[in-house]
Amino acid sequence: MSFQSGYIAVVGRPNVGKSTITNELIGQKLSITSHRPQTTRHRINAIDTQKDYQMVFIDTPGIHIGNKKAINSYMNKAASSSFGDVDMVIWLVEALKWTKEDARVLEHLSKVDIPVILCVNKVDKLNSIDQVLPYLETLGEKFKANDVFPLSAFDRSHTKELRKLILKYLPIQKAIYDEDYITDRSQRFVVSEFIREKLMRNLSNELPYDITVEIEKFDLDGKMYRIAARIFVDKPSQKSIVIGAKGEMLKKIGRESRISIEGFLESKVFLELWVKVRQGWSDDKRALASLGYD
Ligand SMILES: Nc1nc2c(ncn2[C@@H]2O[C@H](COP(=O)(O)OP(=O)(O)OP(=O)(O)O)[C@@H](O)[C@H]2O)c(=O)[nH]1
Ligand SMILES: [Mg+2]
Repeated sequence: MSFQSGYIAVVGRPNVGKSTITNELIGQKLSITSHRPQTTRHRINAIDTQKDYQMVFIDTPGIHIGNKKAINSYMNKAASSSFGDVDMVIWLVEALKWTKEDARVLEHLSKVDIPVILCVNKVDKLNSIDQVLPYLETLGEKFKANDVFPLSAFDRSHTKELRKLILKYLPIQKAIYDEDYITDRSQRFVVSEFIREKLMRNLSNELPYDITVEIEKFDLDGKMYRIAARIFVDKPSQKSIVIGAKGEMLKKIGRESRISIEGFLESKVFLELWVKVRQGWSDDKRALASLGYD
């Protein structure tokens, strides 16, 4: 059997489970996830290298409509540009749900001529798997996917089956990345994302959408990483919410971030967080570029 490798774009509207399934497929937490739509903002390659194959999953921001800030156009571009240069696509929808944003993803997919596996995610939320059958039928009328696979991202037997399906389409060629790579992104990037994940998960309302994170210090000191990060908010009032009464919120975010960063770096971490106001950053192209959105 010859070695197979290739790029697999993971696409879909926000909140369908793209980052969750990407992590499950590579067997490691790399991409950030939360219950909120528009969690992922940047493309990230997640690489799984095995004896016979290398799968390079490209987790993308959810394609969305409605919000019109510069950051939204950055996110949509980051997602739609991934359709062009890949060997195949995993398109995620959520069982029994179909929105205008799913239709937008469909428009993009209609323009490309590569294999598409349509995954109908979150079937664990259904009372019975039979409930999904009429939904699959209407999906089939909308789009002719190479395969349609109802699944739950959390079910290991499902992700195992999905890997087998991917191998049906993955080109025969040598590995794209050295076998010890798990991502194309830097450790600093992943660490800043892990902090943003805790902000997304802990803060309510619209606040997380006005936040970004920048790493200021990333030093290895003996066996310990000393990391300092700045959390940018949009308005002064948001700064006190992120810090919380007696600093409790920032402490909680710091604690949770440190634990997940330690898991990723497999080392002890000393983490310092600072909150700073940078008004209008999410709708300012120059500010976005300087904050890594380019
Ligand atoms: N019940 C259930 N929940 C799931 C499943 N897959 C993902 N989720 C949940 O759905 C929510 C969104 O998951 P994400 O992986 O962040 O979704 P995403 O598509 O990457 O979202 P964006 O980055 O915002 O585009 C999280 O709360 C996940 O835990 C699943 O199979 N079943
Ligand atoms: Mg995501």
